[in-house]
Amino acid sequence: MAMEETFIIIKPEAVAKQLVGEILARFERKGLYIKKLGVTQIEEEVAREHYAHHRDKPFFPHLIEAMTCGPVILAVLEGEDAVAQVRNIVGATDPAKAAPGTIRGDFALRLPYNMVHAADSPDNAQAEIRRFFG
Ligand code: FUP
Repeated sequence: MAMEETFIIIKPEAVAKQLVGEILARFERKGLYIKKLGVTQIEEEVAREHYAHHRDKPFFPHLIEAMTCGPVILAVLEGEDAVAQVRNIVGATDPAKAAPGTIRGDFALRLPYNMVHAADSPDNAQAEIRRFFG
């Protein structure tokens, strides 16, 4: 398996709960490398573009508010099979269903507050890295 990059966002609720170090540590302990790291507050327009595939869902306004209400951490992580490895560590989308031991299973209770975004394919990871890091 070749080295691969993925992209994550540590969401505002995780920054507010001071879980940034804990979350980054889980990826590092697994063996992934932090290649880029940044703090920003996401503009509404960028959040709408990032979640465009959910544009028509009833939860969309709540999701956009949750992503833009405070600072976030942006990171590029690198390692073997990084996209799949990171999504395993992050856990299922709905924190109520995410397994204990995953980030969402351990630290989140209900949608849309699931602590971390992680790209779901290498192509989407590269598109998101361009969107957020330029
Ligand atoms: P994921 O790839 O696990 O982030 O899952 P999705 O792309 O399906 O969902 C993106 C975000 O939409 C989630 F992080 C939270 C939000 N969401 C809801 O609020 N309600 C839902 O029913 C599904 C997703």
